[in-house]
Amino acid sequence: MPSEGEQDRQASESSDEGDTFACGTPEDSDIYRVGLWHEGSRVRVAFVDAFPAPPQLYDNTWIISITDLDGVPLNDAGVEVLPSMPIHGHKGSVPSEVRSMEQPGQYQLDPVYLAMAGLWAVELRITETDALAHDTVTFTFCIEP
Ligand SMILES: [Cu+2]
Repeated sequence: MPSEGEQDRQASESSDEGDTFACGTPEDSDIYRVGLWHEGSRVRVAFVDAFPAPPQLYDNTWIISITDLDGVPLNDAGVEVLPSMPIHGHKGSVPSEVRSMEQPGQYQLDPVYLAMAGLWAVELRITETDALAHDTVTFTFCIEP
């Protein structure tokens, strides 16, 4: 008897067959929720909010918080937004504007433009204030048609 996770994977694989978009297995993507986070070697990035939520096709606005690994908010960090579709092998084409919010360590990314249905990996390249330290964090979402 397969575990619940295996059943999910089988269901998703069989439902992919007739679809024109592909997201790989569920393990390949994040499930959006407020507080969803990833960390690199120096920083942790967490979702404060997303419009719409979960992320959808075309225009998205994301509010993220950036802290160091001790939870100290990073103000005045540089944030580059680099979306790509790993299965299709192409990048996004619409640049994001990044704006510091009033709250410490919070940034608004607008738009995060996801132009097609399928698996999107949104890489955030964070440059700390001293401009010497870089880190990269990636959120991956399955975008439905
Ligand atoms: Cu694509």
